[in-house]
Amino acid sequence: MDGAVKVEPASLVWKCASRSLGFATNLNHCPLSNNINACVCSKWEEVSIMDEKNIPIRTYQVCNVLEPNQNNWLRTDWIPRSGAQRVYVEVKFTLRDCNSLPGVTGTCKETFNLYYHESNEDRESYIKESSFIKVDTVAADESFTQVDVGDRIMKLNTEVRDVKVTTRKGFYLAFQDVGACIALVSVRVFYKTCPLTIRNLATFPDTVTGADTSSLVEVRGSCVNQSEEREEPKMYCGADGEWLVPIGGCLCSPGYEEKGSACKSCTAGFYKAKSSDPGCSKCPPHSHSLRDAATVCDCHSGYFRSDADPPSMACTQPPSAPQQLISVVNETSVVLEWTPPRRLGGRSDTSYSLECLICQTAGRLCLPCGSDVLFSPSQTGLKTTKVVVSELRAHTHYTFIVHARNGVSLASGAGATQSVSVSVTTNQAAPSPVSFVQATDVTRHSLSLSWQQPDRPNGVILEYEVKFYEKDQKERSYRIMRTFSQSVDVTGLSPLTVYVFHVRARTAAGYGEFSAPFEFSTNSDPFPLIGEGVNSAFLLLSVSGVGILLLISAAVFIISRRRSKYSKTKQDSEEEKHLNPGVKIYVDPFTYEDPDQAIHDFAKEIDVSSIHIEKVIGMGEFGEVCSGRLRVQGKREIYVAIKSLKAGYSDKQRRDFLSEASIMGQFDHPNIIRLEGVVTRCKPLMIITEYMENGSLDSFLRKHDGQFTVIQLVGMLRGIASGMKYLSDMNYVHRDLAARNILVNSNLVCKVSDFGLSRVLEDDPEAAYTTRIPIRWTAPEAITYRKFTTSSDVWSYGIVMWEVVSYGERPYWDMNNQDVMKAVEEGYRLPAPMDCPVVLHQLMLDCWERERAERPTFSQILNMLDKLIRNPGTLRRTGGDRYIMDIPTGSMLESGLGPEWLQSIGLERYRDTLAAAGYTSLDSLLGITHHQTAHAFNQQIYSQLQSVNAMKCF
Ligand code: ACK
Repeated sequence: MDGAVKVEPASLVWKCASRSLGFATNLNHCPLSNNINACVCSKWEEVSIMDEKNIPIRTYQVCNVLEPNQNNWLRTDWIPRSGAQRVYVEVKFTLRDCNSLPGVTGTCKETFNLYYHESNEDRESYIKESSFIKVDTVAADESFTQVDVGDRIMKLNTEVRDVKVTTRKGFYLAFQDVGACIALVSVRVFYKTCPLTIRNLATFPDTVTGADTSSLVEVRGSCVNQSEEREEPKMYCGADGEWLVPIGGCLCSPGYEEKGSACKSCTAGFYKAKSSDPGCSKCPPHSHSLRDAATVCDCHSGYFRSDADPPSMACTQPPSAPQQLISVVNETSVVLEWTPPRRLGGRSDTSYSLECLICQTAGRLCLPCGSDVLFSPSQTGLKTTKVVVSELRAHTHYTFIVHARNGVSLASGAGATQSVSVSVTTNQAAPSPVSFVQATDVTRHSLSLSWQQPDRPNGVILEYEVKFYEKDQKERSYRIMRTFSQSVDVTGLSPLTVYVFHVRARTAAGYGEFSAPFEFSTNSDPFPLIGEGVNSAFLLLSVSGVGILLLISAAVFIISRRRSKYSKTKQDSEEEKHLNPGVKIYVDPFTYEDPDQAIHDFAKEIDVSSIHIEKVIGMGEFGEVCSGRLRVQGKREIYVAIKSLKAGYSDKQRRDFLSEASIMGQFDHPNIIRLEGVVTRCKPLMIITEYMENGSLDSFLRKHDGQFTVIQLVGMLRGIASGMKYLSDMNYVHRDLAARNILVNSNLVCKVSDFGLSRVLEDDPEAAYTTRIPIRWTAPEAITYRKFTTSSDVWSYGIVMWEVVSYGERPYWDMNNQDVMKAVEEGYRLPAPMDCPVVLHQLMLDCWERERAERPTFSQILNMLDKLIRNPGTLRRTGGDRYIMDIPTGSMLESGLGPEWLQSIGLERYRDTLAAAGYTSLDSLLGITHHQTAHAFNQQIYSQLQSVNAMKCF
């Protein structure tokens, strides 16, 4: 029997049964062993014999082979079942071969029968034969003869039978002899169990097999120590005592791993986080475990793990600060770009967030920006290193702080994010659209229109423009009205007609977008309704119901959203172009061997058939300048200026003429004249640029002498400075910056033009082009030794400032070039023009510093002008407000043209002339000096006043 079989340990008591099993006689106890004590019942006898090893054994024997009809019973004592359901009976016996018995006839048998009887009674003395159930007839595999016995060859048979015993607490076994010659040597009764075992870390107890030979007993296992159930552990105990089909099982708990069939703790330096992990692992980098059974390793000091980090991940650190934050301001948007931190802390989840602060002065006294500022793609959780911040206020200081974070920034405590910051000042921007327009005093032919200032004026509003048309007419014909106030009386309307109105505002930066359409209807009354309070259109709308209002609001909202999206897209694309103004460098077309290649690289060839020339507008250096229209494929016609190269040109002239286009074609800035393209494939050669309705700045200003506010003038100067900053960022030196080379469009936007002279002048100091140098506009070092730099452009810009503020006055009036050079060399500088704000003149003087390194850069000039536009109050103080003036002696002179003062400046003899002309104070005298002196007084007065200015005009 194999090890899985358990032998019933209780002693068996044999009882001899009568044949009929009517009662038991001679009750003898038979031990549970191979030896059966002699116990004679009916014909059964208890006999001691010697086994093959000559050891005496007890047997029960019967051998009545000569008599017919034998029925000899031998019964055991009651055998307790002890939970078994199927018992096995192993019988060892010898059986005499009938043939070896002489004289035995048909009465001899070679089998016996095995019976059982279930019972709760452990001492039944009488059991009917019929109460026994037959288990089997047992035959011998081997029978023996007398000779065998004599030779002491025991042919021992071993037969095993099994029987289901499930109904009572125990049972009796019985052996029926029907005429054989048998010796029962041993009877062993046992049942089978599946022995205690551990499978898949679950313990399965010793389990008694089932009742049937095919039955499986389902057993639930229990997890071994330090383990937990993965899936309910189950196994089946088969009838033969074998475990079958293990299902489910257990896993070692965190901190423990499977060794043999047990769970052992992880040792120091190792950990196991989850029961499902295969085993203990070494602590990941920058972490340790000091004790056994660690479920996680602790981070070394200065290293951290985020809640989301798996225990298998190395401990990490927060990132260092982002690097190289650069900002590019485009009107009221800022593009911020940076490079990732130098140290990412061993992680790949670095993200950035932006803090936006609005500051009183650059970087000082800052408050968080409002929620109206837009961040694209977002303000926090940024994975990219670029953000476009828009909807900022114009002319405002902002500080942007870029924080770098990663998953352990919070865990590291103290909000310790590393950051980098930049302070910027936004530029001018057109005003936002007017959002609310209403009509009152509606009559048959008129109405009063009023509106609110745009939410974001972005500067001082100079004017409003009202566009209106009959609704039926759509925009086929419309009228425009302009006003300085926020209302206008619209007359000349048709009765009972619905009109559509759009309003837009204009600042120094130009016009904003038109408002959404507002519809109002005239009525049939010649007079406005008394006490109407609201306009008829409002009544109309009210009558039509709130629904219409809602519809209009929705339409306005959708339109404004669409528009803002469009303008944003446009803005974005412009930002793209201006992202790195410092990186894109101007390429001198004269470095090309083939000038046509330069043109090909930088200018678009335009088909002459798409140009429609309308009229001649002036004469350029190489020929006529015309205005006309250009039909660009896929776009509507645009107005253009067309410069042509007159016939009979030399190669050099052709090259010089086209060089302007090659230069212009490299620029893309709102304050630089835009090149549309060139015509080089047919004659005359043409350069096509955008059309600037108001022509050159100098003549435009002269035409509108005194008509602009200081803010408007500063707005123009700002545009020019912005264009010049762009050029200087591209390393381009203009060399001929002057108001005549600035063009003005219908929105008063000024653009730098004329890129011809820059190369016409040779760099050779000995070259004979001195006469072509625009002496009055040119810095001394450029005149004397051809040192043309951005700083010499700054000098020229100062002269342009003077031209602008004096409405196109000629610098140094009618002084000749020689005198101008001499005066400048001696330190004389142009005085402040009439009504010139002190700060502006100071800026001019700064541009005219003898030392070019002392002059401001265009970037500084731009900042300065932005500041002035933001604080228009600073522009109010003009030279005329000054009553006290510093002169080199350091004395302070009170105002009033007293004889002493005139004497001190050598003008006492003009006292009467001045008084007669109405100049009785220094104030009034200084006022005239700027504009009229040269005409009103002789050169001496001019020179004297000059000297006063040169002493420093603040
Ligand atoms: O003062 P203006 O009217 O403006 O006269 C000169 C003339 O051509 C010779 O240069 C005018 N001009 C040049 N370029 C343009 C342009 N792009 N748009 C309008 N006028 C222009 C300039």
